[in-house]
Amino acid sequence: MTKTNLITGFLGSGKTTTIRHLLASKPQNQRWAVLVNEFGEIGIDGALLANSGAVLKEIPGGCMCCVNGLPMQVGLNMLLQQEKPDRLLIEPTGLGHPKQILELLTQETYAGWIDLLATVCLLDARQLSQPQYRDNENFRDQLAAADIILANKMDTWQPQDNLALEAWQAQYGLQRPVHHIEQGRMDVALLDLPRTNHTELPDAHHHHAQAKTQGLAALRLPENARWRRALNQGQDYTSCGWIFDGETLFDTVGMMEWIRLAPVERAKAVVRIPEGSLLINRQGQDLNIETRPVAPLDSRIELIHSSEADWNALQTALFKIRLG
Ligand SMILES: Nc1nc2c(ncn2[C@@H]2O[C@H](COP(=O)(O)OP(=O)(O)O)[C@@H](O)[C@H]2O)c(=O)[nH]1
Ligand SMILES: [Mg+2]
Repeated sequence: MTKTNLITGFLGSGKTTTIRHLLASKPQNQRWAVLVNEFGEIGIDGALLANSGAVLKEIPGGCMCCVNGLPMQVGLNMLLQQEKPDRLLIEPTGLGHPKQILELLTQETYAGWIDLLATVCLLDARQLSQPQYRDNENFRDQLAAADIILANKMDTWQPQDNLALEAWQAQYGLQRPVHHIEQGRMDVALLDLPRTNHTELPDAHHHHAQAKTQGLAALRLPENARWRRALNQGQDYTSCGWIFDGETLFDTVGMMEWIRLAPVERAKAVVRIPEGSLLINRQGQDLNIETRPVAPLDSRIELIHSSEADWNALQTALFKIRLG
């Protein structure tokens, strides 16, 4: 059986960062798999997690319990049966439905394959004082479904964030351990803790999107197309993503500025630059930039915002930072 953990948390709370940390500290002799499910159509976390020593599957385009239905289930079963991983880490989208995902993983199809252990929820304590997050149904359900809460991004907390976390714990979090961490540096041993929290969650307002046929694969560029754009909408959020072919090059500084200044809450990119790859990950003002000497197969950019943004104006500016 594959030991399996859900790694939940709201948009940009640090799920992928945590998974990267876990993969870096996994026992060498073990085989791990990661299933990453993104709100955006484009699929970028896969690129952020590439070459980190695990089998990787991506489900882009919305919450995994809504988007994919049967193809997702067949794909997950194949992953378990063919790869026989010792451990599977599942990152649902920050706008995912933990109740339905847990129901999906505990159904008969996976009995004998999945040993579902502790659900870990990442929390950015700064968001407890912001009603747009604190009152968001997905944000609340994820915390309610957690067995372990990781209050991440400690380095960014102000004294009031600590107080908000303490107040929240006193009101809701008492039965669950809350660990304070930075950069997703959780103790790997926590993954072996059992699932103990069986809180009855309300049925979330989730609207099953139309079934997609792509199964467990990130979106690709149609043959001979140089670029395409894909929009997604749901749970009051909107995303816009672009894929450019492997030939397209971007100006490094121009791309960093475009991402930094884009008037959206969440931005991610893995793009080709003259020096190789540029990886940018931004949540609010939290910005992480990396370069790698190897060029990516294509360039991918994804923006997420809680209301409509002027995607066309952003696209015009994006096209101007293409080189040649
Ligand atoms: N300042 C700070 N930023 C962090 C920390 N952990 C993650 N981040 C940043 O927060 C952003 C979102 O992280 P990510 O792991 O992609 O979030 P996800 O959407 O939950 O997968 C990235 O820019 C990360 O570099 C932390 O402990 N402190
Ligand atoms: Mg992520």
